[in-house]
Amino acid sequence: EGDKKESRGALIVLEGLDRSGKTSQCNRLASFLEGQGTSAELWRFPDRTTNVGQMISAYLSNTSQLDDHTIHLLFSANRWEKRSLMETKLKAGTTLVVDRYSYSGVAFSSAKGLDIEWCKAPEIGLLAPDVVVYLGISPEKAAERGGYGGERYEKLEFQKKVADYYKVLRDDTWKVVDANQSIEDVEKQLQEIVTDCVAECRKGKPLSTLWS
Ligand code: NYM
Repeated sequence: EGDKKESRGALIVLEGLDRSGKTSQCNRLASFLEGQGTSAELWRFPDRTTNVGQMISAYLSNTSQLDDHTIHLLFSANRWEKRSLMETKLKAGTTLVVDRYSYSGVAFSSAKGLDIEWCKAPEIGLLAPDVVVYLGISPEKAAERGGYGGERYEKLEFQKKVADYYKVLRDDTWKVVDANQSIEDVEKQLQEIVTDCVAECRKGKPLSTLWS
């Protein structure tokens, strides 16, 4: 009987403050996995390619103004519109390396003063990551790296608040990697974490949903 289930891919999320090095590490990680013969795709939120994503992008670049609750729900909707594709890919055996997810959603909106439980509610039912790697860097160090663009939220005082909310959100699925290290050292640690995680998912670790 063809009852043997295909092994699934892993849902890997990278989180961290702006300028923590997430995007370069996501790129490196996806290439590493491909090099190992693991089917992998690089994803990011916000996904600015959709209609909702374009509204988010206009908001972030200050081209449009939106109420704090409204933009929060748009960020969430942007994840919901990708949920079924995400599940299909994972079940087909593709590992997803995702640059930001629900934790960004809750940390950034809570930092504005919205109630954290209210912020978490629309994320309930999205796929839970198999691992969240938090690239830890102090807000001051991140700011020194420069390259804060002109986007909303890219200000030291605000990033400090975001860092506090990330701490509140930290759970068992999180691994914290010190992002003050060299790019290569961070990369190596990420590779170890992710290799274990991909193996567990292959062995049949079930997919779950937020917040678990
Ligand atoms: N951001 C990102 C949120 O406020 N809520 C979310 O749900 C997500 C995914 O958008 N400063 C914020 C964090 C970033 C900004 O992200 C754009 P990026 O990674 O710079 O494109």
